[in-house]
Amino acid sequence: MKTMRWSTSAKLFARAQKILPGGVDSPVRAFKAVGGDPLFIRSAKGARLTDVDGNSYVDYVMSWGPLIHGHAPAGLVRLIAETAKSGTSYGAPTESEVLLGEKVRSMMPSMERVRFVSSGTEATMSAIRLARAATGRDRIVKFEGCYHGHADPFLVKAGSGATTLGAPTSPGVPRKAVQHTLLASYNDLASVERLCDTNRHQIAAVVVEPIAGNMGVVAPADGFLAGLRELCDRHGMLLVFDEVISGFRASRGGAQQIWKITPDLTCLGKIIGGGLPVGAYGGRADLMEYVSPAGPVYQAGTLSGNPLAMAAGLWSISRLSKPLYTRLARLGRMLATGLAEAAREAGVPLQVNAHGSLLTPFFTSGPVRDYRTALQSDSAQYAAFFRGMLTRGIYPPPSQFEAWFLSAAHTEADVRKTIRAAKAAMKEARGAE
Ligand code: HOZ
Repeated sequence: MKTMRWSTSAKLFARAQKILPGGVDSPVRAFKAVGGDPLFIRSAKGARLTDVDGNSYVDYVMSWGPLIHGHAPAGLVRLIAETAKSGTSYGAPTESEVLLGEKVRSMMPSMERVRFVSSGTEATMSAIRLARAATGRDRIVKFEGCYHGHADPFLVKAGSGATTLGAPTSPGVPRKAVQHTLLASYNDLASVERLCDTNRHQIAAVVVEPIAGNMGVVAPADGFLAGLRELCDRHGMLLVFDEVISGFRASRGGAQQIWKITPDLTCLGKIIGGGLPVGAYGGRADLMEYVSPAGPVYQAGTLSGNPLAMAAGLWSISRLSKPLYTRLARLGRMLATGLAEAAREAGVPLQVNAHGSLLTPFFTSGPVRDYRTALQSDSAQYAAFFRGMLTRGIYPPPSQFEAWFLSAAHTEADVRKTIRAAKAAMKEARGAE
């Protein structure tokens, strides 16, 4: 094992902390949950990251999901450079928005109309504004441990970075901003039914990650999504799928295609921008007609439908194919099995939740099916494991509660190397108890 030096990253982090809060622009990146200084990245290609000290890693963060084709695919890089020659932003309509919108609808038919925005956070906050306007109701149901970006109404028992850093409900969110947010338990239809009974005719929407990816990966239990659809129909609520992670990653048509559920509205991000900043919300045409300027629900953005992001998104989703998903699922199974075996050999309790190219190894002995069971995980042991992986040239997410992402650029050799590293890192993690 090569000894890694991280002195340049450490120096940059010291400087960064004097200008950026916590030294970063998004909290989980600071490595607070796993210890040590964050790595500053110099470049990336395929499945590999290279840090500013020249160390190279097999990357399982992959920009938190968008890079299903790997880092910097040559065709995409050429396209972005070519597109930029014609200008990088106009604040006026372009053909590329129409093309990407039509492509999204052809792959995800519930998206009868689409509005492009610049992030998943914008998509979800706009979708609930629309749901409230369309139903004339204020309350929304969200699930504990699901993360829908950082807009105020969603920052209650939020997953992802909020959970990672131990503040799932953020200060600075006025009580009034979350007074209409009702919390249910993921994979527990009865908890939603109870809310429906006690809030009759007051709930605008049920918002859910159809495959939870922000408390770690948790797939929906049999009947859970269909049950939500049925409850929404029965109670006049809209069903909003947050497919920012699962969209175009779980399958070409997202989780909604796999489970054959038609949500009223869907939020997208990540893959539809091919690694450039993008988000989108869309769904039933009659609902989307409420959105300004077709209707009265206001929402706008200077960089919305940005031509570089549209071109990258179109490139990215046009290259999704059945063989790609089959290959990713095979690599996902190989990695999940290898991590489980490494844990067994080391005598470390581990549950690996995997779905296609997404997975999370939870350091716990019981099955993880919701936020409560995810929180049973031993985060300290994950942190020790993470550090052991890093020193062996593997870059997993710096949090127990995030998803690992595979890409077309990962190879079986990468996965084998990862499993070898995991075998050693698990033993160290056990020793760190
Ligand atoms: N917690 C975010 C992903 N679910 C991290 C985003 C980032 O740091 O880029």
